[in-house]
Amino acid sequence: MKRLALGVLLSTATLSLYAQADSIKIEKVTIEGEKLKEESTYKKELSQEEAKITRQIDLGEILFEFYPEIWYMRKAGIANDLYIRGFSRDNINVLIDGSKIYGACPNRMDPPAFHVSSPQIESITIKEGPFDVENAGSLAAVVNVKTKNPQEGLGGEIGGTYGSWSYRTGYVWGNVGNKFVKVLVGASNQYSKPYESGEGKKVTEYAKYSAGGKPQEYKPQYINDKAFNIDRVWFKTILSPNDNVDITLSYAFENARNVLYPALKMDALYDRTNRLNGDFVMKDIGLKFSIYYNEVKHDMRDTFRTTSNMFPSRGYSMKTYAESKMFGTKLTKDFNFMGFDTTVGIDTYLRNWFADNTQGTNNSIMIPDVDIKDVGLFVKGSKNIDRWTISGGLRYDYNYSKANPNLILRGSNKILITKGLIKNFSNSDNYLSGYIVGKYNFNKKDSVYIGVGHTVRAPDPEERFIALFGMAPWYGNPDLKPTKNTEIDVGGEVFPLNNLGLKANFFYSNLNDYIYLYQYKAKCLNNSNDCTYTTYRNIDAAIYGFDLNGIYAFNDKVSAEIGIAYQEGKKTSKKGIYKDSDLVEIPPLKTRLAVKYDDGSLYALVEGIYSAKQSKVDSDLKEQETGSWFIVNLKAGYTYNKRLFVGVGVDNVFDKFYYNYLSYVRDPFRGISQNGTPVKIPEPGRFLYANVSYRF
Ligand SMILES: [Cu+2]
Repeated sequence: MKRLALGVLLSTATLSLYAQADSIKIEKVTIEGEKLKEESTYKKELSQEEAKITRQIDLGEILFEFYPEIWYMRKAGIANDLYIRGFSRDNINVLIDGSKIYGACPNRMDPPAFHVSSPQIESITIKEGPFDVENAGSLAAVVNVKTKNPQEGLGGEIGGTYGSWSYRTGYVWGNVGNKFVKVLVGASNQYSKPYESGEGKKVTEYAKYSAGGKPQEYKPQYINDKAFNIDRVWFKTILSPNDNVDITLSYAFENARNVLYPALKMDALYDRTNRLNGDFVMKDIGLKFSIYYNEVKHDMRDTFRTTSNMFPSRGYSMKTYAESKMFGTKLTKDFNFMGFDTTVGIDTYLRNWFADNTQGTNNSIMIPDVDIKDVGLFVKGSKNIDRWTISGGLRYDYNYSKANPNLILRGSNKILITKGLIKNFSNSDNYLSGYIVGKYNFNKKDSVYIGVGHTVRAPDPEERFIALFGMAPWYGNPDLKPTKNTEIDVGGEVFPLNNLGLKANFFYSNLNDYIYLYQYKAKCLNNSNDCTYTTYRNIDAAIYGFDLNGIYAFNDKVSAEIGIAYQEGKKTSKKGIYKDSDLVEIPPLKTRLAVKYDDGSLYALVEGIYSAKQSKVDSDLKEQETGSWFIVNLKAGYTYNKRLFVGVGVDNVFDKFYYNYLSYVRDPFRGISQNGTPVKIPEPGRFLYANVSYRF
């Protein structure tokens, strides 16, 4: 056992050594004020992950690999949308340096996590459950992505990845600073051709669908052209006029071009993001003020598809131009109140979303310049009492949303108002959120916890105000109520042996007024044919499940990791309009088993990821069953002199042909074949890649 204890210490050293070359630290936290650092290394390894050797395509794929309860929805070779414990979209809060950011695309081509890339990231903190009051609308989880801070001295890193199907990334960042001023500047490019599935077909070849009564697909010259090409630059400075004050200013720009979305009927010609953040901290009085602004401009068209042949002169038949803007402030003050480490704050944001849609000769405003204003007041605190750590929080929000009716009245959308489908153009909500978590520490390592929380999130601009008239009308429901999640979480971490650690969480989420898609057939508004309408309804639902993670050390170099997660989702009230009680997009059982070798400079890993079949699907939304699959990934890396890192990896070693359970999209812009089957996008086949980075 002595030797093992030593091994534990050695692997701590390894972790920090790896942290010196490019890597991302990922941590899952359960409770505020939890101090993990000085405790057992297994505990650290159970809670923290080091994303070092991965293809680093996007956050969705990186987090999917480490956490069995995290998934992604695939529509393209990149820009996967995160799913956590069966929750997605606005039900989870994805923040970049504490700032909210939203994609512009009404079809979620650019989910929030798309707007930051691996070389920019220092760490990712994931908090599952309704235990966040600092940020508006963290209904089921909050993911905070922290970007790298500039350090004192001179340094930087240059690196890149090369992989199958011309996947290549290159990046460089440099840092200069003293006690008073520190500056970090970076740039990167990420490029790929379309990947191939396990059956050897290009992902673009699966886009076979029907439009205008004819079969449609990619034009032959785009089957193996670019799949994405993304340039990014970023800048951050920290000014410290004295020991007590830090002023942080950062700016990032991202230009994604030619991003192909074979699951949908359009591709993004460009998606441009500007992000600005400012933080002002006065350490002695625990005061922090943050201000941020970000905007995304998104242009998607069917230029690369055969449908565009109908309008050869302008080069597209369908187009959406969309803009999302976000402005926010947060003021917080830390103090001690009756022994509680307490924080109070005011959190505000203004979100604006606009989208203009052209289909054939029809032009209409799809998202009618919707403004959402939110003001939130919160207080949270935590305290250690004997063996207990108690933490709690409370938040009040006022939320006001409004659309511009004149924009809906323009063009063909007018009929949605004149026929009475859209009646209101604004709504306001007031609500309270809060939680309490108690953790009992048996000793420094073993603990159990129980938490109860209630959170609320307001309907997003699309759910309340989208307006799109056509063959398949899609319209918002301004009367939607905010979704309320009342959840109980129970879990713990135990170390029954010195070299064995286990961590488990169970949750039951009771959802009132869960916002859900509603599709129905009725007479079209402008003729006597049948149309399929898509809108939103509030239902009551429940999502529950568990995840389990374990680590076992064979000796000081070799260890095994296991992860299992399972969730179920049910409509608890079908409101007389739904037939199936299964909720849509609930993940099947997923497990991961990995064996790792790590001696401080040489690192190797074999991992298997298994997904069970998903047959609990929502037939109300025509969700399809997905078969089970099992893939194996291999990784190896070598760190030389703490500066040079070389890694190689093979994902999906056996070139399996398989689909993620989220490979269909509930989206109205999804391609549907002439016999009614939706386009599904398989996962990549065998993917070889190599990473090199050098820290200077
Ligand atoms: Cu789009």
